[in-house]
Amino acid sequence: MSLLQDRELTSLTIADMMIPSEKVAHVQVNNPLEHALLVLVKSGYSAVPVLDSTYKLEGTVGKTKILNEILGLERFEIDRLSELQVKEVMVTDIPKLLKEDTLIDGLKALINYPFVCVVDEEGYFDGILTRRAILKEIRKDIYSGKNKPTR
Ligand code: 4BW
Repeated sequence: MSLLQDRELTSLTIADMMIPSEKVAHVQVNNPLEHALLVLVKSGYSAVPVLDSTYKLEGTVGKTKILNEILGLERFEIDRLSELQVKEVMVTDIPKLLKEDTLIDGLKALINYPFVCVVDEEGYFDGILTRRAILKEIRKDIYSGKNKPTR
């Protein structure tokens, strides 16, 4: 049984719930779009974090944005996948969380995003908090006895 189960929901921090960086699929700013699309298709994720060569978080990139970028007037211009780099397409205006932030901070951030990146004070990438992870903690709390539903 998870130790987290015994803790008050509101005492949980982002560090308790996040997926650590080593388990997160990511791409680098200088990668060609072709590589990013390959990572997205192979991993099955809609979007992933973008890092620089020192592991600092730069943004996120997703399948829809890439496909829109290479869509010409009548067809996909596939050559553009090798001409463009991730940094030309990524979204940089994204919310970020710190490991010390609370579950409530995470909940607010995840209302508008399927995942939010976690960084340290210097902007180095620590991992991601997903909707799935936070919903699992809320479900555990509901079924822990205090507020157990009758069915
Ligand atoms: O490969 C998958 N394995 C599992 N177990 N579930 C998956 C996988 N791909 C998708 N899912 C499910 C998850 O419930 O579909 C949801 C939406 O996926 P998305 O957004 O649109 O690709 C997943 O919801 P989630 O776990 O709350 O994750 C939210 C978003 O976080 C995903 C993806 O953009 C990102 N993400 C999650 N795990 C990741 C990741 N990005 C990189 N690496 C990871 N390990």
